[in-house]
Amino acid sequence: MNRLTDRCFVFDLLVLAGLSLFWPGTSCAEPSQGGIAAQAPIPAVGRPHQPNFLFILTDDQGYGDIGAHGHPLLKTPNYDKLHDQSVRFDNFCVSPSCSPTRAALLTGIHEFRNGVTHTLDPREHLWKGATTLPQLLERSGYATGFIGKWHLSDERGYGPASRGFQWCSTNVGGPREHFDPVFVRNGKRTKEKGFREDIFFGDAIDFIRLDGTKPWFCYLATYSPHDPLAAPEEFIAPFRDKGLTEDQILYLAMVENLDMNLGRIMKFLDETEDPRWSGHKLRENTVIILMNDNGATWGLDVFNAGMRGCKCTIWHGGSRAMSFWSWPGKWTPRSVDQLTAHLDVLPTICQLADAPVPAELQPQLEGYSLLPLLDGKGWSHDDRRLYQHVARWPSGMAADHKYAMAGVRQGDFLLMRSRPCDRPDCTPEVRGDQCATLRAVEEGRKAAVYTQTNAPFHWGVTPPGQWALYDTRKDPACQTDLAASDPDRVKAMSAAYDQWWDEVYPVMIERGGDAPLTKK
Ligand SMILES: [Ca+2]
Ligand SMILES: [Zn+2]
Repeated sequence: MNRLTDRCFVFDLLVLAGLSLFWPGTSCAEPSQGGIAAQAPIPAVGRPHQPNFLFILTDDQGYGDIGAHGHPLLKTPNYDKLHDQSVRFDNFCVSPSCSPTRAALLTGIHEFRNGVTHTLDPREHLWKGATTLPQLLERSGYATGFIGKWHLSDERGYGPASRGFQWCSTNVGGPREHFDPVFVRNGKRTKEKGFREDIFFGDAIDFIRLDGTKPWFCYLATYSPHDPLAAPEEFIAPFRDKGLTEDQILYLAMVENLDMNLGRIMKFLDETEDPRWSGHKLRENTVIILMNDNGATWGLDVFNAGMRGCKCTIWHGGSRAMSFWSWPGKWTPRSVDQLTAHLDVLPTICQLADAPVPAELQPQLEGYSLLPLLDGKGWSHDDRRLYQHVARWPSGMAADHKYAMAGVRQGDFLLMRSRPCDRPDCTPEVRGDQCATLRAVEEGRKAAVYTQTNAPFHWGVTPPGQWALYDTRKDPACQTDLAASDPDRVKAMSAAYDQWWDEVYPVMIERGGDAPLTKK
């Protein structure tokens, strides 16, 4: 990285222009007070060197669930527009479920090293020792805002206000409160009118408007289109009479509502003057990043972009996500094929923001800055390996699930096992739902979560005691197991997995990844 050089160069420019590098700061001591005081804008000299970031993470939307990815029913002109304006990481992996993805995104460290192996309390608690992306940005002068779904525990000391976000907004009822929700903004409760996601996007705009002096990082994590499924009627009507199930209708309606809201916030950025850059619009110095947080869910049987697998599976479609990065005038829109991941988000944003990563943190980061790829250059990480695991085992049974629903990615290859564990007491009663589903599918069941008839495909089981190997680019449906024909690759990747497990296991245990689940 040449961050130091860039920083010195910018500093020189500012000194020459008679300006201070140091903006008036905001205390992070009591972030729940939401105290981002408005300041008089600093006169702009050229493009401010720290861009703004609008980071949008949708919940439970599949990679295929936009028009630009070939969906046969969805009309998503705003997703498609952003797709066309973006560098698109098209071989981008997240975790197969929600909280683990969020833990890795916010820390640049694998979810297992954050102790986040489930979506349930307390295995969704982000490790207290973690340094988060908003903390690093805040130290470098950013206003940090969190809007929407957190899912890394709301317990005292774990919520967004304790993890580096100065301005926070969410709704009390979580995913179950779609209309007229009760919101909490910076500790204050209000009863709102309307659809929850519409209010979230409005809050994001309010946060962006709040302070004209600082660069900002707006983390907007929607609840849509996660279940329970509901949407305003105007979004539902177009999907009636198309032979869809009620779940599918509502799910697709939620995605189209998100599309409307995406258009709303893009229009706001396109049309609003940048208070830090006279004569320019906010959009010109704002990086928009859009991602989904795990594989497909309620739209699975409608369209999955040709992939095998859904949320909570280790198949290709379980963790491949869209990852759009747009900065007008800076990056040339195109598709990038290198294997990239949630782990790369923190190092990339920190580099773009000129936010130093402390020396003691650097060796812990597992991802790489995507900047060379955004800039259209190659990088030196084409041989990287990513380790994946569905996790979600019953607490106390981590060791028995080493080879259950686990995988390694390298380039286009996915080495994986989709197997139930060998413990007869791993049952739904103790939250062993994943293994129970695979056992049922192995015995011939056709229906499973998210699919009416296609469980043998999306929840398929690999042969006992063996790894399966797929080339996900040539074979996104994972139909041709290459393990027998490419034993050297299997040997190398499986040995890497064993080594990774041995290293990560004690850390994961120590940080709460196998802790007993609470009853709530
Ligand atoms: Ca999710
Ligand atoms: Zn099991």
